[in-house]
Amino acid sequence: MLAGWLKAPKILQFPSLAILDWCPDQLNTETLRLEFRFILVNQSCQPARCSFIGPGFAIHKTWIDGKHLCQAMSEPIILYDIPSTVPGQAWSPNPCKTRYCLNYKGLPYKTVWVEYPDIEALSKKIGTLPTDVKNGKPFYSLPAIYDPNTKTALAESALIAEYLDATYPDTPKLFPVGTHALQHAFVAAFMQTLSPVWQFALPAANNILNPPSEVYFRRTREAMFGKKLEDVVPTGLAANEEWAKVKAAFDTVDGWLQKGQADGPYLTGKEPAFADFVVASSILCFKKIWGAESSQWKDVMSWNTGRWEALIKEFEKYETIV
Ligand SMILES: N[C@@H](CCC(=O)N[C@@H](CS)C(=O)NCC(=O)O)C(=O)O
Repeated sequence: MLAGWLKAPKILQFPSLAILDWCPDQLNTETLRLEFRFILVNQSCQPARCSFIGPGFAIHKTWIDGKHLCQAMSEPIILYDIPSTVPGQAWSPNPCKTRYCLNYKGLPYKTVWVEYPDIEALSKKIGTLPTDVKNGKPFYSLPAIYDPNTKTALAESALIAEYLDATYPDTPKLFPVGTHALQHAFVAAFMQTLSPVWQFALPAANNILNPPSEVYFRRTREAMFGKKLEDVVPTGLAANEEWAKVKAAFDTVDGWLQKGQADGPYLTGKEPAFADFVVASSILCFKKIWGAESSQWKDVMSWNTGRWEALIKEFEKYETIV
């Protein structure tokens, strides 16, 4: 036993996790050898990191303060994400939803980076299903996860969120009871409403990709738009007109969210839900691809009384890339 470490007094074994009969109040984010799923402290779940030493669990003694419930999961979930040249590599809006979800739930995970042209082969290898059909062909996409604790491979951010809720029921809910239909409809409406933004965002996204993904992204997106990526971003008068549509889209979403302000701040109440992470993922992606100093990002920050910047600031604690 290393100095400063205490052995857990009691561990209850469950199929994929262990529950200690005590846990620390004082959270510490030192890098340790086993990551605990979460700690239930006075009914609120919080991520925690503990250490696995030999045959029993152990925890640093400075963390031990009271008798609470602590749960551990034996192996981290693998999150497959698309890399880029931005700091930390993460930029892609869909995998970002799952990262927010995993961090929010305090589930240990590990990111594996997959370039665009390798997504299909990876999906077939781990056994995830296509998430769509495009041009008559199965479309494989990220995020995908592989959970070694249940031997489950899954793609599609909403399906993953629902899987995590069902598999780890004691972690904070992404789909609180009664909100499935609302959240699915909100996400569909949000994506549809935001469609004017992609002509500004996709060409910029291409600039931050690594070479293999850049070639793939250019080919597939140019086929989608029917023109060179450089010609996709509107210029001159059209630029102002199209950018005004982007602002109008944000105004629309802001209007929806304002209606629930009294019960909020989040879509389904006081705690964030999956749909809030969907909104934040897009906003965060725009910031990363345009850059914090870009005129586009400065505009977005200035809209709707700073709602969008405040949202991603609030969720910074769930942005950690592991
Ligand atoms: N509805 C899916 C969308 C996933 C998606 O389109 N992901 C993009 C990355 S952001 C992707 O993997 N695209 C693969 C491709 O373009 O070939 C989800 O939410 O997971």
